[in-house]
Amino acid sequence: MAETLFSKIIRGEIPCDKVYEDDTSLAFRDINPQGPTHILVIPKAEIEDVSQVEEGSGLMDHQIAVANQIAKDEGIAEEGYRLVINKGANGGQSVDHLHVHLIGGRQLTWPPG
Ligand code: DGP
Repeated sequence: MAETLFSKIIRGEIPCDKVYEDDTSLAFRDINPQGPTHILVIPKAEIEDVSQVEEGSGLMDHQIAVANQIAKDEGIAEEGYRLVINKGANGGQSVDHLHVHLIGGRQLTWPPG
């Protein structure tokens, strides 16, 4: 896959408001927040989108576990939050590096636009 700006964020070449990091994942605040809390959880590995995730790899388990822990740390877990993964053009994906949106801190509506 072609490198995206998220690779530069992972390498620290583009600054971000980091909230979590481990060997395989990074989480940082979205530049265009859709709620009081809007954080992106990304794998450090260059994976283009959710369709590229290998079953049994444990990658999504970890991404979701990280998002759940951040929701607790941000104090939004009790009231609820939303995890979103956009895939491709119709899915609204604008950065071709797999990422989970963690959005919360307000009442979210459904269905999405
Ligand atoms: P998506 O549309 O699902 O591909 O989400 C990409 C998100 O990435 C979008 O909500 C805005 C965010 N974003 C794009 N560029 C940057 C950046 O340079 N820094 C940060 N923190 N977020 C970015």
